[in-house]
Amino acid sequence: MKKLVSILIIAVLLISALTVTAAAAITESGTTGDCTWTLDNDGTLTISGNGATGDYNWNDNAPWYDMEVKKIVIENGVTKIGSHAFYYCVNAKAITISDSVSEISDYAFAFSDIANIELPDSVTSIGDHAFTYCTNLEGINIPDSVTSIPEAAFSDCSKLISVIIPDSVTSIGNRAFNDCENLTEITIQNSVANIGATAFGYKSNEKIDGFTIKGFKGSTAETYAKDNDFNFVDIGKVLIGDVNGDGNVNGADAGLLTRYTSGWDNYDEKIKNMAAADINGDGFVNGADAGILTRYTSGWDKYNKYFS
Ligand SMILES: [Ca+2]
Ligand SMILES: [Ca+2]
Repeated sequence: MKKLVSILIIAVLLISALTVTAAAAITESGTTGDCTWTLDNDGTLTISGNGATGDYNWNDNAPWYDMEVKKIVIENGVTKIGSHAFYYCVNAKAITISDSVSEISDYAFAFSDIANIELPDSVTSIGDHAFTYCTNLEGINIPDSVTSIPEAAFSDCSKLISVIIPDSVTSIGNRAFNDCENLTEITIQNSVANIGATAFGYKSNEKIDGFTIKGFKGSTAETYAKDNDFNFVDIGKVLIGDVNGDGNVNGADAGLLTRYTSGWDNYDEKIKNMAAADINGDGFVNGADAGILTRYTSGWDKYNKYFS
């Protein structure tokens, strides 16, 4: 019995020792602006406190600049992410930002490797170049508390494939999404009154092939599309037959609709505008619509009446 108790005690001691080893230990710490920071041996950088983190620059880097930061946690109470705070954070893959943060300063995340960033609704201000060269960034939301997307804010985010600009945004700065080579279309609301030079649609000053701007007739977005000779899709009205949403009705749409109505769901291109697919206006999208669209795009005049 005594032996069994001893074994149990040893087992318990071993387990607690292992638990202690497994828990992350703080390896570095310090202050940054109004806040404090810690880095643990799992690579988690935690910023706590009330107010702004420090502002840094190329010559005066953040204290964690050279450290193995794998994950960033901005705790509740932090209101501002200072300039260059996570500049060149190339090992950090994940970040959580608490909804006390209202300001993201210039170059805050420039050249970092974070793949996805969820900005809280509390963010009202994004700085110049804040996310420039985030070459792993696949997704980011722009909260509808943001009114301006400044110069080069998302330039050279080469993996970014889509972005939704909320209707709170009134201004998009020069080069805001320049060199985002995988961003092939963008939807711009009527709220946007200013669009800067090469704000989107360009890669190394060359136009991105087939770049499409969706917006409203008479808007700044339409002017930008015309000035730069990009496709423009008027989202204010439905262009019957343009099921792929590229602004034209042609054989590509007919093929897409035929595949869809035949039930072939194993193809890459999906219908983008279902309202454009009910060609005969009977409230159903089916083979009859695909048939009309196919014949119309083959040049059969008798079907023109559906497309006027
Ligand atoms: Ca089309
Ligand atoms: Ca129909």
